Amino acid sequence: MTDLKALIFDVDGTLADTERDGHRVAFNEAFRDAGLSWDWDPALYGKLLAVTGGKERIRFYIDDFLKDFDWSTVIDSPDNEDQRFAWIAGLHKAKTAHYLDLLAKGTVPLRPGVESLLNEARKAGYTLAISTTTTPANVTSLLSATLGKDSLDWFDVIAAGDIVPAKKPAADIYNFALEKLGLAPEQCIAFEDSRNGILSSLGAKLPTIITTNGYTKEDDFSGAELITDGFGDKGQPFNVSHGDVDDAQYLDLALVEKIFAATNKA
Ligand code: XBP
Ligand code: MG
Repeated sequence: MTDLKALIFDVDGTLADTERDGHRVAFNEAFRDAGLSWDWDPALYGKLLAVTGGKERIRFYIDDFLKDFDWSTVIDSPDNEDQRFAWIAGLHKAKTAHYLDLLAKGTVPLRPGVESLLNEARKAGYTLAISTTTTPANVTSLLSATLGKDSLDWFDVIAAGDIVPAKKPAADIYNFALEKLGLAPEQCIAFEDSRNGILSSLGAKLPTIITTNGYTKEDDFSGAELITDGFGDKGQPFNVSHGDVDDAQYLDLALVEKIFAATNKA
């Protein structure tokens, strides 16, 4: 039986509901600044979440949703891939600036139960880490805005963004975090919210707990140890769609340890 050493968290959709009222709004603000008439409404954005990473998502939108987009309206050499990439990168940089503003204003809170689980895990001496496709500054700003600047030190590894060549659903970002932690997957447990997220964590052989949100509640989470509709908290019980929680009402450390122990027995 292996001991649990580390809890590894996804950010977007897991630690906080960042997508609809955070990232989506910031994308739209960047589009408006650039003089584009694009508007990603909440339903369209749900479809665009099929692709992780903001730059990749913009490219997916152009290629799959705007089939006759005229690149010559935004770059000099419309067929030049480097110019296309650079233009998207510029647009995405503006999006990140808007997103950081939204976070600084406190627009995006942590999901109920997240802070208490992090605190419990720290007190018990577990290692904490982050594994996400989002831009590193987005993670540090979310943590600072919600838990205070000191919280950045709570995490031994913050693995984020373009640090690996392939984003989720590839396993690269979890493998990167495990390597930095110096731990094997069977010593850790991952927390995810989406199909792309669990494909990534399972690809790295990590037992995975899923807390769904509005955008991901219908996703296929085959292979998850536990599926709930949130972490839950005292007075805000979660709903469980897969896994044995006895009479637990929310995801506290005791339940995480129990779920982990069950994976080791199997
Ligand atoms: C999160 C994402 C991110 C954000 C945007 O996926 O897909 O791309 O939507 O972040 P996951 P950037 O939760 O599976 O890690 O715009 O900074 O790329
Ligand atoms: Mg996520």
